Amino acid sequence: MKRIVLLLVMGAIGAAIFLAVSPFAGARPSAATATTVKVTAKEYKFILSRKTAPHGKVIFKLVNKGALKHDFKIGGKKTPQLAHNKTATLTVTLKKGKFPYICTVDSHAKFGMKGTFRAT
Ligand SMILES: [Cu+2]
Repeated sequence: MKRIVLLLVMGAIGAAIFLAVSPFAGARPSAATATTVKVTAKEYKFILSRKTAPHGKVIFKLVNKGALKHDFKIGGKKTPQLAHNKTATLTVTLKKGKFPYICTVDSHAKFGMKGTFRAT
């Protein structure tokens, strides 16, 4: 009986040590963590603070530094058209994969306001 208790105690100590040193301790899976991406729009391109993110929730913060109105569309969602110096936030949930983004105003995408974002 004493031997069983001893084994249980040692097992509990082992589990505690494992949890303390485990790289998983306290870390949330990437899918549950939102990534923020700053997006600057101008004639005729987008500048992204990052072009990849862990899959899951991605928050795109758009600012229009151009003179014309621009928007930002990705993953089936888009921002309103923004005037100069206006901002908008677009939250999308992305699975692993590549996601094209564009400005939907006139022919802006053709002129260069497009790209591909990758969720890993
Ligand atoms: Cu545009």
